[in-house]
Amino acid sequence: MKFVQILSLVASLATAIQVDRQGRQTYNGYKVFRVITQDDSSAFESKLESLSAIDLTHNHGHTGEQHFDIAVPPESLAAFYALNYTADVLAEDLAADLALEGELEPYPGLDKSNILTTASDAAAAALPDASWFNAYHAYADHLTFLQDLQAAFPSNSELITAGTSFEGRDLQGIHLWGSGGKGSKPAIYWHGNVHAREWITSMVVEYLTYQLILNYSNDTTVQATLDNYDFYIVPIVNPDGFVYTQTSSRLWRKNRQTRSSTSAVGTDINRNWPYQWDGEGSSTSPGSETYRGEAAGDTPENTGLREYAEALTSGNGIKLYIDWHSYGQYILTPYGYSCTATAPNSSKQNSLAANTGSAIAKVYGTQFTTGPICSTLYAAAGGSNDYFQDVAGAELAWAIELRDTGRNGFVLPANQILPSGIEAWEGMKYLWSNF
Ligand code: 0X9
Ligand code: ZN
Repeated sequence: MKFVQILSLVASLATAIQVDRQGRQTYNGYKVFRVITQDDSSAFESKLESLSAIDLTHNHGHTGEQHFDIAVPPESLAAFYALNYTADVLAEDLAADLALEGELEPYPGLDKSNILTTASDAAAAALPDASWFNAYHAYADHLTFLQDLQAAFPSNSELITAGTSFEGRDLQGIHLWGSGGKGSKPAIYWHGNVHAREWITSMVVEYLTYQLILNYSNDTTVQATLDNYDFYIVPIVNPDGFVYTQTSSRLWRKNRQTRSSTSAVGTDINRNWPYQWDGEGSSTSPGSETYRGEAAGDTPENTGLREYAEALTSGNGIKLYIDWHSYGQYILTPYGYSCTATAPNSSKQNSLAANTGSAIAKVYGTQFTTGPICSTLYAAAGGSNDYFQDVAGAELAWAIELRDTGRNGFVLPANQILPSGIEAWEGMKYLWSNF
């Protein structure tokens, strides 16, 4: 009996996840591959579980070779090689790439020399120091940053809460408005970091918010946009998952919801929207990265975000919704649930997306692929875009996948935060001048 116990202890140690002194998974010995699956992606998908590989992203679109990006733990490398797939190595050593991402830096505080001079803002505090965008940060610091951003623009903004997470955190955001006053115009609504590991998204969403505030009084496009639209911006809509990526597993994607029916944790909030919910590209299996939940809209995060959207729809309507993701460099338009359904204004959305991509490319040459989600990337039912397009009535309902195309993937070095923000800002200004 004792012998059996010891044997099973040894077996569980062999596959145990390695953690550092802070209890964070090290990913020592993991390699990241881009597996070329030709037209056989779903057959490959079924093999992921036996490899205990992490499903990072894939492309099943019709525009090029189908591929799957996976992170393979050291103990599964031999089994992976034995499958004999053609694969490129994206990262020889995932742990080394994680080290290059940089440490979480503390909140730098305010830039005392940077107080907005708009007449109505006599009470304005200084803006946060722009060195914020030189590093990634802990969740608590993101909340401080947002509070300070609001205090710098007190007459034209307020903090908002778009619901509560499974673990009880507020879905904290900021509402900005212009000369028409609070809540007087159609909405531009942004979600960042719905997928916990996509850290670049909250940084870029914060960069865009910062630029909106900084340039309101000195850039005519920015002023006209903020005077004509109310912005509702939630940089981190999946706070529990985000915190988990910082304390435990950097590559976690879903929320942290537990369910009595399974020991698996987490539902993909972007497969849980209650519209075309039980379709292709979402999983019924609780362990999957794209687990859709037991019922449409049964994540607390989705409930809050949905109710917030409903209020905007019944207010002045939604002009533009963007769900910010990474990685892959795509500007995606509806729909995710079907490759044949087209939105009534799809040609407008697709040409705006293409031209926004060109505006982004003008800055540093970063190429974004544009087009409908399903035909460009893959089928993904229960995603936010389809809900915003058909249920919330948004005129434009996009998902933007930020840098890069796979070399660093979710673990984008901190020195790419600023360029990612700068090019996205040019894209947004193009869009606002032309939509
Ligand atoms: O699969 C997703 O949710 C997104 N890609 S990611 O690699 N960041 O996970 C694409 C979202 C597309 N939008 C919808 N399906 N609505
Ligand atoms: Zn994502």
